[in-house]
Amino acid sequence: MPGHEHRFTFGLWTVGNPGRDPFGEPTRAPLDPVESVHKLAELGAWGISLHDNDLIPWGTSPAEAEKITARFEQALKEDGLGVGFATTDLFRHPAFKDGAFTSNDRGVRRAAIGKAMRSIDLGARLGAEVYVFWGGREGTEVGVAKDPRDALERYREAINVLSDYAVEQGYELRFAMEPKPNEPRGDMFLPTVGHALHFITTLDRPEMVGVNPEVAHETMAGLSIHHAVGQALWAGKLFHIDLNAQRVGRYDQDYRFAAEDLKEAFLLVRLLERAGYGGPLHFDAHSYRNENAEGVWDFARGCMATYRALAERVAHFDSLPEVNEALARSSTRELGEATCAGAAEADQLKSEVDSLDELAKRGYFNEALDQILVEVLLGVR
Ligand code: GLT
Ligand code: MN
Ligand code: MN
Repeated sequence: MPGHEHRFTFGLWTVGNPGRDPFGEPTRAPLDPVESVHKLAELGAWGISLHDNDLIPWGTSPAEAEKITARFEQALKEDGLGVGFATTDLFRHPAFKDGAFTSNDRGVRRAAIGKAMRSIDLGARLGAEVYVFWGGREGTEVGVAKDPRDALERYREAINVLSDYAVEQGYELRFAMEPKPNEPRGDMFLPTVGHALHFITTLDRPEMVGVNPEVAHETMAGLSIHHAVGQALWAGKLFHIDLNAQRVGRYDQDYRFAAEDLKEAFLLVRLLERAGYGGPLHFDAHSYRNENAEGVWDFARGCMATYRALAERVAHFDSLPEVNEALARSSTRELGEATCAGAAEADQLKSEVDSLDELAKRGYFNEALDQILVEVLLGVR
């Protein structure tokens, strides 16, 4: 059994994904969350993540909900599994069709905040370390129907109320906003990591809130997940991460980690490893629709095996003397040095403009550097 040096987690909805898509019915039977826990423990995962309704289906009576929760808690305990993140399903119920925290209907917004409060109670009880907010329905197809300034203000209000609530209850939860550009809404609020990072600065308790970037979501927007995670780390806001794979310009594919764009995955793993990111490595992905129940576990094993293999390739890459040399020729480390001592250097800086023609002559040896990376990835170096 693989060790726990990486804290791998899977959402109950990921391994439990029944293979439904907008054109077809499920291809796999529903999975009992307790069975997912046992199987993930056996495969060497560190923990799970969940929505309130992954565990407790909508409409369950309070007495039944208590039974389900106690049974699930017992399974986690037996298997020694942790809870990476908990979250609220604010997208499935038809009442959320116009949004949850940003629905035009004040009644829906109030119910959404209440549902998140109940779900935060559940997350805290299960020992979740992070509470995620993915605004699945927060957006529009009809721009004229919602002033984005009002919507963002309501989004902000909801997160402020919920962070007060968590603190007042004495919960040790940190919040993480998960951006996505579109799907299921035509355009979603907080579409990218950059948007979310700014939004956090407007909150009442900004220190309590970070981001949960997802590979597929930044890629859908045609952006680099490596850069998005880099900015989140630079801002001290990488509270969680959703790993999967995606091709640019497609629907939200949520493929097995690194099933697409191995180079970007390598860069992402290298960044996480170098930064010493110690949070959950959460696979928010699912098995291909043409797999049966058995294939789901091939999928889960694959996610973890690929992360480990990439971490090994990263360590190998950074141990190579030729990489060290190529990085020096590319002046990669020079980017880590301050550029000047400040405006006091103005005269000197102005005089250095005259060196531009000379500076233009150098190369940055990026071809050679990148080729080494490709050869390391291919296993020929
Ligand atoms: C949903 C979405 C994910 C979010 C989850 C949290 S659920 O499957 O596609 O990216 O992380 O609500
Ligand atoms: Mn996600
Ligand atoms: Mn996704």
